[in-house]
Amino acid sequence: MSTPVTEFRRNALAAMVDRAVNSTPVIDIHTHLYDPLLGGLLLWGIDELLVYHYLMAEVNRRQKLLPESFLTLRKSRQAEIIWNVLFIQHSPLSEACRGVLTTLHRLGLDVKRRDLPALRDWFAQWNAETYVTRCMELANVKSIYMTNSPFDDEERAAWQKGFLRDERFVAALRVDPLLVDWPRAARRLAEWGYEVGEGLSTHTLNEVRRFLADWTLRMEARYLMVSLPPEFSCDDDNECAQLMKAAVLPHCLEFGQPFALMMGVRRAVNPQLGLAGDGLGRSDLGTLAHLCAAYPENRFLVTVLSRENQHELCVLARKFSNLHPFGCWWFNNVPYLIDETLRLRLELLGTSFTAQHSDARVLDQIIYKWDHTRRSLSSALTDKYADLALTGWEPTAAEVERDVQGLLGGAFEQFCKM
Ligand code: FIX
Ligand code: ZN
Repeated sequence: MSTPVTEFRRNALAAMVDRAVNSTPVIDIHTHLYDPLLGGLLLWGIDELLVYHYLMAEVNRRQKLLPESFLTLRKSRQAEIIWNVLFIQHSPLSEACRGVLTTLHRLGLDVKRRDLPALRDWFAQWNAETYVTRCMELANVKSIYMTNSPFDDEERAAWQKGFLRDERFVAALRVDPLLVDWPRAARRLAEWGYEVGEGLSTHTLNEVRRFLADWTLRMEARYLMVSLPPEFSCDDDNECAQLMKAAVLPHCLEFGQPFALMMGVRRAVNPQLGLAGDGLGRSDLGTLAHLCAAYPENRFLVTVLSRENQHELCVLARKFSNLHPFGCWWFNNVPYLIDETLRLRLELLGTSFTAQHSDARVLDQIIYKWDHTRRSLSSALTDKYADLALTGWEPTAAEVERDVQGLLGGAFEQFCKM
């Protein structure tokens, strides 16, 4: 047996890893945040933090109001109820509650006073533009990928009108409605002047490609993305699979875009809860293996929602260099599973994946999402380098920095260029 790493050496290693993890700026490759000038869609501030759909789901377990009546209340009233129920009447132990407190604490606010009006007063002094810079500095995030949907009326109008782009915000073209509800998408595309019929004729598929090209260029979208239900399959050549194979994948090849698949979301498990009502299911990753093998020139960025799919995803990524696993998505974005997933990926893939994306819907959330992920990443990497040190392999500071940089966005950028 090799001699254990002494406590002194382990502490030095931990300090070196912490330094690299905390000082490396992140590329946040999937969020629901918006360029501040994109039609006022960017959400931020204490009330938005409190009404985040993760907390809506939690308050729904505790309070008597039916979900529909809760959702008709003013946002400020919803925020007050959530604050009282989840923070005052019970301890805020869940990850989503803790996230609000980490955010406030890192902003320099005194959470122990439990004073919502005082918190609101503090936020009232900011405007979106200066606050973006403050949050990005605190979270040490250098760029933010948005989720941009031409099917969202408000967003579509803002893009069509045009606005001065903030170069820290990068576009990603989201096409869920196109792939998961073709009949409805076809009607919309027809309204917007694309010559599409309900059947997937060659002309219709070419028009879908024209639509994708127009929006890719308008947004300067770096990748295309979709979230898929657990049942998604290519086997029976359903409309979704046909559109993917005959329009989306050729489009991605033509424009040099990776295709991001977010697999395993079961929408509207409890429709009364709105966004908070979605759940998950285990996906058949055989479908993903088929796509990676049959379309070797395409690149697939993939995250899975079911914990049970994480191991299989890592094994598949060992087989296909055109597959890049990313992030600990949504219900996986809790320290317990981030820790497990990071360790699993490091042990099976080295550093050839993207450790995390924030999925933030409210700007301020990048502060806690990255703070909490950085803690897990430091601890997992310290353990892994300590394992190496047992063999006499001493990682240098430059090597650790290189590795961390890869995990926090560098590997993603390289994959996009491949
Ligand atoms: O589909 C997605 O991009 C999901 O991340 C969202 O729909 C989800 O509501 C979310 O915010 C998860 O973090
Ligand atoms: Zn998302």
